[in-house]
Amino acid sequence: MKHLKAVIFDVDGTLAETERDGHRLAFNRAFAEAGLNWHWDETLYGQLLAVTGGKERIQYYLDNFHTQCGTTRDALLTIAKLHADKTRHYRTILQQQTIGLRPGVQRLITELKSEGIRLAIATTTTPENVTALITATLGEPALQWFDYIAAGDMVPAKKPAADIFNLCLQQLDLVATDCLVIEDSANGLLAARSAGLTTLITANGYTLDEDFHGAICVLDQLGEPGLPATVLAGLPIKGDYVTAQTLRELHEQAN
Ligand code: XBP
Ligand code: MG
Repeated sequence: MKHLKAVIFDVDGTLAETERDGHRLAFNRAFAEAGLNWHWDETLYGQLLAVTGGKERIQYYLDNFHTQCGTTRDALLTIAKLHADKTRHYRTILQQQTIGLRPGVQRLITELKSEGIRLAIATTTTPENVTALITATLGEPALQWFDYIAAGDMVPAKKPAADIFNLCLQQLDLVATDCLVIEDSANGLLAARSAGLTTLITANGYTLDEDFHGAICVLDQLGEPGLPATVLAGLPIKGDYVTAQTLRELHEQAN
């Protein structure tokens, strides 16, 4: 029987609801600052989330929606500049501490750490955004709790490609069957499954209707005492919320 050695967390949508009131606002602030009359409303942003990575998302928008924007200034701007500005705005939003961790995240991370289960991160977002989110929510020392943070352009292909998870496994010196992933999106699930990883989903408003076929368990959240998680698909969990023991049991059943 394989023991659970590490839990690999996705960031956006999993650790925190960062997309609607974080990344989206930061993109819009960067567009406005650049004099562009582009605005990504909540619905449009939901569609654009199908494209992972902020630079890739802007490129996709230019390729597919540009004719509706009514701007002629795009030629003067590079995507890299827009994205760097967006990252600056995003970090400012996080520093204002308006975005907290999702229910159960801090409790579960603390519990895993105290039980000697290693922690790692595999995310599409930019490394400095991960640092900013962890610092704003758990405090700067918590950065040391994660044995490895795989992020953004460290790999050539972003999720749904397996690259970011393969990099993470390589750096942890573990194999896929040693680990369990917590994700929120179909793209994240595809990436993790392509790397051979057992995956638990905590869905959110943007991802609730996505195809989570292949996940060991799909929940609406990790849950907390007094705030029960609901199982949406896959294997049931014992109790009202996800604990280290829940993850051990799911991992054992998958491996
Ligand atoms: C989610 C994403 C990211 C962010 C934007 O990443 O797709 O692209 O929306 O981040 P994950 P950047 O769920 O894997 O954490 O603008 O920094 O790319
Ligand atoms: Mg995500």
